Amino acid sequence: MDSVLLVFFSSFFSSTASAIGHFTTECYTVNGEDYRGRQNQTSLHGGKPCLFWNETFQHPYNTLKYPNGEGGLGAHNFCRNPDGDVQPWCYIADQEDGTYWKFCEIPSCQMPGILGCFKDNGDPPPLSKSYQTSQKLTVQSCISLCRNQRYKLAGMEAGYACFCGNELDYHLHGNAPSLECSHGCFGDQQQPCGGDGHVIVFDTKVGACGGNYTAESAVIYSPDFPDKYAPGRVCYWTIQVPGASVILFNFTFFNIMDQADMVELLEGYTSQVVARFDGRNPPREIVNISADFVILYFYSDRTNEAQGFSMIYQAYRGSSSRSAEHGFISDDDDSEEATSTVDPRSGSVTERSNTSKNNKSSQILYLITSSPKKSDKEMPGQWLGRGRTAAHNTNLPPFPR
Ligand SMILES: [Ca+2]
Repeated sequence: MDSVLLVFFSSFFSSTASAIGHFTTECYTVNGEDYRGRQNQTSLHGGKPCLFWNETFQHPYNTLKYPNGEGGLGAHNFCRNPDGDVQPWCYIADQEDGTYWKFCEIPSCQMPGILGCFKDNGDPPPLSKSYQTSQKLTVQSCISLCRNQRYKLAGMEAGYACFCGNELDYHLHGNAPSLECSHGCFGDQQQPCGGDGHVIVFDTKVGACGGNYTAESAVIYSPDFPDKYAPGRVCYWTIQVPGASVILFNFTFFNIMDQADMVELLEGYTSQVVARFDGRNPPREIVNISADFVILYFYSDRTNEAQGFSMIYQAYRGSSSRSAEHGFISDDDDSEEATSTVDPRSGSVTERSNTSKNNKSSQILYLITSSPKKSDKEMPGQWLGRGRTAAHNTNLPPFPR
């Protein structure tokens, strides 16, 4: 996804933040590589000011080396993650102890699905039902382990330990700043797997292959996220919100490798394909479907995997005119401006007519009717939690960039 699209989507969601209300996150990837927010210091409380990326020529990451906005770099000093580290960072001028960069503690940058970073005092552990260690631990390998045992929560600690459980006692285990949970996973150093005495907790719905959603708003991740999706995946999710008149779909992150892999949105009752996306045809606008039942479908062939997608949906009740007051639905006259990035409120939403109805669609219909219920219950609210991170400043040892 190019940066223009990211800016467009982030501006859309920031401008409509009041309408969405509870959705304030600015990061949909686990390491904040998609962060395009405007925090320009390492912490909002006592942090160090960031250097401008067009003035950091003594360091590897600057606008001379990345002149086209790669990684979100530009003539600004906002925190970014251009190298796929575990979270956004920036260069700083004050080089005490030889430190010339720092991670940014960004309260609004927490991937939906991360429930927080918590202290682990050991007795009892925050998640006590199941425990394993692995030298190849990744976020999704732990989540999958817990999901396969039907636990709702998965926690990673110290890069190699995985805990499963259903309830986290927030009173016993205080929230910790996300920086305390930013140790790289042993199996993928670019994913955060907790820290020493700190466990990072995920909803096990993240990266599941399918599920049933009934909440008014949620984020759905591609199978195996944040790892690459596996080959040969066939997944479908049902989004059924009783009383909804329209559901909006915004792909906040999209990385599909080839044209064989694809994502489709189908009208739930008729299985009519409303939108179809692949590597050459990524989503460029928010998809608006007038229904209370929609199916999200994902397919990957046997070669060329990629990281997949994150998709936020928002359902609205009542007439569309009322919804339009919230800036989500444009009049038909505005639909011609659908590709405009000038004003997200005008014409950012286009209702698509059904496109190709192919063989895979009829296959979907069969899948749906043959397995009516598959996933467990919703955990409303947990997806939508604000970043619980507090402002904090740590002295993590720097490594060469
Ligand atoms: Ca593929």
